[in-house]
Amino acid sequence: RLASTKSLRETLQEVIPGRSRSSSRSSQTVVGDVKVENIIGGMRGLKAMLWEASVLDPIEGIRFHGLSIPDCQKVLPAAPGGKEIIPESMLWLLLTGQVPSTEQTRALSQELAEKGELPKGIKKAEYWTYTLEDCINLMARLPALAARIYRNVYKPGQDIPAIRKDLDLIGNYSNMLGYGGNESLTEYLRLYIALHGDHEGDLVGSTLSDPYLAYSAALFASRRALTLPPHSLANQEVLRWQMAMQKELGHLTSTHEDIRAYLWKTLKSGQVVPGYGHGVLRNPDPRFIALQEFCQAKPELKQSPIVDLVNKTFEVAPDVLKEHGKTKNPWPNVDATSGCVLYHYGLTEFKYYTVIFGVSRALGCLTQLVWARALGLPLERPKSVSMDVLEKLVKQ
Ligand code: NMX
Ligand code: MLT
Repeated sequence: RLASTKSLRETLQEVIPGRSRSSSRSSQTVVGDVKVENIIGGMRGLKAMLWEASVLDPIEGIRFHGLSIPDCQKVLPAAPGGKEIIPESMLWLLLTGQVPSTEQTRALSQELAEKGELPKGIKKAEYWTYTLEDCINLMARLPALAARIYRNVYKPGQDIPAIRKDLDLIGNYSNMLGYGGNESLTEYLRLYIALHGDHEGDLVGSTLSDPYLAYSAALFASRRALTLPPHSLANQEVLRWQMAMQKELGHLTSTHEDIRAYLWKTLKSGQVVPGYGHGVLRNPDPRFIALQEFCQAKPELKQSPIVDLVNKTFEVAPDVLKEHGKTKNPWPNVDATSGCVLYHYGLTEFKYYTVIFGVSRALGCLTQLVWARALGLPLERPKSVSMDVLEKLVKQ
């Protein structure tokens, strides 16, 4: 027998196709009956499981791919200078159904030895390098993941284009969403995602959780972060509200007066004006201004009824909100326009907007994680106080 020099992987690559073909043959053939004794007897003797590597005969004992133990002792290579079967040659037989050559067995021993050391603890000062690697991997995979969500939910059954190495992150994202031909939308997505990239908040990450867990926690566990109108759902809410206004007023005839009346109607019904106000800002949100500038530079957006209504609302709403007198900030935030532009470009699935937002927020929350590791920041653990304690503190 000629000693084979193929690696374990190469050998398996050859073996697997033949095995999978044979498993699908004669699928309707009956191989036994189910008796009551099988059911109450722990399924003993019932032929109901596929097991490739060995068969246990009640008389002969175990056979590994047809080889009995004495057979194995004859043919499976031993350690250098040794006589006994070694686990490497047995592993090869179990995996491939073939007897390895001595060279193959030695190569497998070497591979196992090379990979055998337990990972050593990482020095705290080096945490950030591994975190960075995970963060970059996560960022790189997000567009494909987010595009798959979009395609599965809204355009099922269509092939998603493969990642193109010559495209930027969002160029690829847009392409995989199915909007690669729409360069204006792709440009808008680039700007939108870059502008929304950062936001404070690092609770889970501070537990030394890995970036995958911290990012998922940010998306799934933080209600405030991604699913409520006061926060990222707001751009959907703005769009819904502007469309209701458009329907009621009729976009071709809506005047500043009409819009002013609609704003008061919203406020008097006890609702907030979506897209206006901010927890921190006291001026127009510069992200809103940047998106406005993008819209002004694009002739097609200047003619868009929904974008036009956003612009007109901006011309009226701050004065109405000042007069209303409640909000500390009567100016628009980024959500006042962001969803409307997506809608104009044909990305009309409102519910998906929050996914785009999630892709964007990865930029900031993953950056913070790298910095938190680089600076060795501690676990975030605020001290809580009860109402009693608070009252005592106030009285002091
Ligand atoms: N329309 C009407 N009333 C408002 C508005 C608004 N756009 N914004 C704030 N107020 C009211 C607010 O409800 C509060 O009333 P009350 O005292 O009766 O509870 C009062 O003004 C004071 O609120 P502020 O301190 O100005 O705002 P706060 O920090 O509490 O909330 C927002 C900030 C963003 C949650 C709030 O302005 C809001 O609900 N805006 C509309 C929704 C929105 O656009 N969200 C997007 C947020 C994302 N982002 O900013 O990027
Ligand atoms: C934002 O992006 O501005 C937030 O959604 C609001 C905040 O900073 O609290």
